[in-house]
Amino acid sequence: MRAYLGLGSNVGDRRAHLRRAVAAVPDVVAVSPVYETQPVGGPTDQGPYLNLVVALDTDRSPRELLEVAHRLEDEAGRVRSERHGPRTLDVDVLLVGGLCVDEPDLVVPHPRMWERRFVLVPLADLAAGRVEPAGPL
Ligand code: GSY
Repeated sequence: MRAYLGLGSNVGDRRAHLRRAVAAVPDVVAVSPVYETQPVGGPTDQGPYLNLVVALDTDRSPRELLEVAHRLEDEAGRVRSERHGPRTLDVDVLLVGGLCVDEPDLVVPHPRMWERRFVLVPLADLAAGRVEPAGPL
């Protein structure tokens, strides 16, 4: 099953956080270019992000991928304080095959991915023509 995770960092050595995280994601088959992007939401004085998307060929469930995402964030020393605040590492589960999940702590496809250029641009690098937007249309 093809799955996609979105990664972002805007604190500390952003490139090193992303490099370590990508190396630790299981079943990676492709990595997008890295994009420097302006923060969307949150405090206005936070620095720019580096963002990328990874593609996985995996049998892991969406929940198992969420656990992977949380483990990577913890390993990067992320402190969960302010909503949309600056962070060493953010890992979002974007798409997992054609699966749909709607649970309090996990929604797949990621509900805000369609409005986030910092997700759509690197995702298009990897998945142009494969992704069927299930957005508001
Ligand atoms: O949801 C991911 C964390 N995040 C980001 C991000 O990764 N990139 C940009 N540009 N803005 C963001 N705002 C949040 S929250």
